[in-house]
Amino acid sequence: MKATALAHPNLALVKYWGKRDDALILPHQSSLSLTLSPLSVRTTVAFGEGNADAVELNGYVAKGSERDRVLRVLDTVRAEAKERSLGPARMVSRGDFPASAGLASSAAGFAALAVAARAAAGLPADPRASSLLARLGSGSACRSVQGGLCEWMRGERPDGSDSYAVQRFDEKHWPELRMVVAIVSRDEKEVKSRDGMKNAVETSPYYPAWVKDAEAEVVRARDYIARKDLQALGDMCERNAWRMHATSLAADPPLCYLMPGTLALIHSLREQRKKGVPVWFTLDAGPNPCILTDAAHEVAAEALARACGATEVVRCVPGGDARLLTEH
Ligand code: 2P0
Repeated sequence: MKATALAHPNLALVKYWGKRDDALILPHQSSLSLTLSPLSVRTTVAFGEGNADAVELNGYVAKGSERDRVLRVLDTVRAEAKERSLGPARMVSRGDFPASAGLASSAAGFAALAVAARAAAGLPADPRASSLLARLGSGSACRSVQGGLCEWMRGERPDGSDSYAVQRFDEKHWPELRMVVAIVSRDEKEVKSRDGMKNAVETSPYYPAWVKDAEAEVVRARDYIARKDLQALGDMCERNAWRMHATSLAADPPLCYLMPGTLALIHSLREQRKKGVPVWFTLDAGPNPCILTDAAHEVAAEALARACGATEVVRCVPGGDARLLTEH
């Protein structure tokens, strides 16, 4: 009735930006991401403890929508294990990386929650079921159930049963791949991803073009990764990030996540590429660029980030699957 799971965050090379169904968290387009080690979140779920559900995130009692999102996942598991009454749940989740790392811990947290909750409920290990479950907490979490490079297929069915992530390449396929996270600003972002993408869907004239383009890029990305073509993948990674941000820059009200430090580093990477250094950026819904490179250039990438004012840098390698740590 109790289980602990560990999951890594992921960073999209082809981004998810916009839902076709807000309640079920169904995306307009497919996306593709790299699972990032060594960063991780550990989540423990115990059913049948206490008198009411208890949710603790990073040492705090979760409230409001944060708590609701966790309970939605737990309720789904309780419904699936319907032949037995599981009772109230106690969930404790803790990330080993600070919020200042600039990477959302929610993807890793919900992936670990899905794997732990299914195990605690006595349900069999099933990456597809865990990915579907994690998606209900946060869309990008469905891509953190497995390691390496995972693709969240948008799916076609209105009930969302075919909208989950599959592993296209495991973490051993391209072990030299690196993602260097550069923290250039720690300011709290003004608009959360969930609201930013909704605004883009509803008001950006570029939105239909974004959807069509991103879907096609996923297919190309698979090919570049299969061939380990860093130049092609890097170029695609940058244009996909630019196109996601362009979609939101054209929304009403316009949304700009870029800060001066973001642009300084982006331009610096471009200059370096002219000298033959393989470094490309990607950028989520915030100001902190992540640098795609290889093992031979990760130290140079970190130095570039620091020269452009990054106060903290985290060098990541391809991470593995979310996994159970203990069976109780
Ligand atoms: C991604 N992002 O593909 C994109 C790129 C941010 C920019 O997924 O509303 O926390 O919980 O499904 O997954 C961040 O949004 O949003 C995100 P919800 P989520 O990684």
